[in-house]
Amino acid sequence: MKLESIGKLLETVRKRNPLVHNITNVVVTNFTANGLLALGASPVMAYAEQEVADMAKIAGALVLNMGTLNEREVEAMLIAGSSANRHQVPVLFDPVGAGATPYRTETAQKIVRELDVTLIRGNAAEIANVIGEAWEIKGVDAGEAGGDVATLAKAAAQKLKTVVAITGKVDVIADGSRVYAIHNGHPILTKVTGTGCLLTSVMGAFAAVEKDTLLAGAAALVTYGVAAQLAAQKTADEGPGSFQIQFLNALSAVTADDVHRLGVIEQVGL
Ligand code: ATP
Ligand code: TZP
Ligand code: MG
Ligand code: MG
Repeated sequence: MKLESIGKLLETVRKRNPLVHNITNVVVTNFTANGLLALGASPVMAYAEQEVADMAKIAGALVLNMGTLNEREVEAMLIAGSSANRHQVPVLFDPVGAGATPYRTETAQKIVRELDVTLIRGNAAEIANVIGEAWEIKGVDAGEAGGDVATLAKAAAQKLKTVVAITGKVDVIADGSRVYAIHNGHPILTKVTGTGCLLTSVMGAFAAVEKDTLLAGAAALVTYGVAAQLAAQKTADEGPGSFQIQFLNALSAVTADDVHRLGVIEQVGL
């Protein structure tokens, strides 16, 4: 996978300004909308059972995030997801906190069972729990337990027949056969809530303009990590508040040239 293709895809996102329909959590809604706008996509949040099928149908991508799930929202996700599936709109899923409570784990497993999900992104513990493997998790943050994340991503991709991204210090993304590792980002991302959730929505913006989901997902991971590095260069010393604002600026300013200069992606042989 070439950094040139990734840079081109970033330019395509900006040119096409895809509509991304998010059913997301109450913590990150505003940050997600602003992050998508900064990147060059067009966000919409719509949750009512009466409208989600219609909204998903006209979107470039649908992003389902179960961060603050409840019964009505889960029902809305299933309605929106099945409409997206019927209309060939990619569905991205962020199983926030899967493994933290039985309700979260069961809901995540129900979503991947009932919908044709195009890409799933989470931390290692969340992805492990979606496929029924116990992996320590504390609230919505990853636990400390070890494990080979590249192997986990590939196993989950094979089991769920979809593309799976596991993020952390190193990000990995896999389909049934290929696995890539991305060495971008900055630790200060872990000090701003919603940086994982926004990333899944950014992956939605890339998936809206690129049918090769592995390429779209990898492009989003590299672009996002590079933007974080640019923002951290300017503000990391000041702390997470300044970084959060500068990160939005960086999502808007990051160029194909930055991606080419700073992006680090390698294929993992498994
Ligand atoms: P968690 O709940 O485990 O924090 P999350 O859903 O917030 O998960 P992250 O894994 O934190 O998602 O990923 C969000 C972004 O932060 C990704 O771009 C990832 O590469 C980056 N990231 C996370 N941890 C680090 C780190 N230690 N160093 C560099 N980048 C990181
Ligand atoms: N609680 C429920 S959802 C949420 C919190 C703190 C946000 C999680 O966001 P992220 O992107 O996984 O850090
Ligand atoms: Mg995080
Ligand atoms: Mg998360």
